[in-house]
Amino acid sequence: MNITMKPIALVTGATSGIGEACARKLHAAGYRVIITGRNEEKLTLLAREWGEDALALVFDVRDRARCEHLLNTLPEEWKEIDVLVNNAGLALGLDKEYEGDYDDWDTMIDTNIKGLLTVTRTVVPGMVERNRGHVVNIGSVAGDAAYANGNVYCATKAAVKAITDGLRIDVAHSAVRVTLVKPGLVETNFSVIRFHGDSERADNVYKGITPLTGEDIADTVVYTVQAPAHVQIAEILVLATHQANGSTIVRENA
Ligand code: NDP
Ligand code: 8X3
Repeated sequence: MNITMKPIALVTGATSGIGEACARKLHAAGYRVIITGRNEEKLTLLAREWGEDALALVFDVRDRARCEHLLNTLPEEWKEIDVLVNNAGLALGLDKEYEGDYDDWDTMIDTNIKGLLTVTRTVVPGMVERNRGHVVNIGSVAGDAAYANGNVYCATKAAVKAITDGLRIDVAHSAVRVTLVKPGLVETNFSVIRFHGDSERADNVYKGITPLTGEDIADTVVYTVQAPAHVQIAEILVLATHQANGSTIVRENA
């Protein structure tokens, strides 16, 4: 296939977990991939693996100026992004709201909400102009209802739901499609980050249940983007078996 004929997918937070799996599966599905994140070493390794099918962009989604600059000055052959997967995000802490850490709150809000908005604001105008494109936002079951000590993280994912619904309305005059994928319990680096590097505490999150994998979520993402052009999958909730919602998880031997 001529490289210029392959569609392009941009995945934020492609250095780990769900984002890396999405980049891998989209590449396997025939996409050229723009992979982004802060971990330059990991991005370089992935880009080397995929050769001319990959473009690595190192940026923090909270750095609006750098994000806009890099995405507005893409090489000509990478400009026409077909699929945007807004995945970069994190949880920090699991504390009562009245005891939460201000810095953790700022980081989650700036990354999960404002970072996602910046990338969307930069990439979607081109999609609307071309009358072609698909935005997949990674929300969470945490956005459906708050769970104990989840407060601000849950709020950021509820915001992602509203932002996704708003975008779907605002592009409805065009052929651009907008999807929200809401994963449940997925074993990635997520909990290690949430607990500030405490891997023992992170492991406990996945005890007594078979969690989802990044690949499970990537399969869902690929399914949504491969749906026929007249089909817009608006929202999908993907839970682990034995998980009923954000706070009901039935564990073996519990
Ligand atoms: P990981 O920690 O494995 O991956 C997070 C990714 O986000 C990394 O690639 C990281 O890249 C990127 N990222 C974090 N902060 C920034 C930033 N400021 N700028 C750019 N990239 C950033 O976790 P997951 O794969 O699990 O998480 C991916 C998404 O899935 C998140 O939005 C999360 O909220 C959501 N989610 C996760 C669930 C789970 O149970 N794991 C369930 C539901 C939703 P780098 O460090 O290179 O910047
Ligand atoms: C991540 C899943 O349930 O830990 O969004 O919030 S959960």
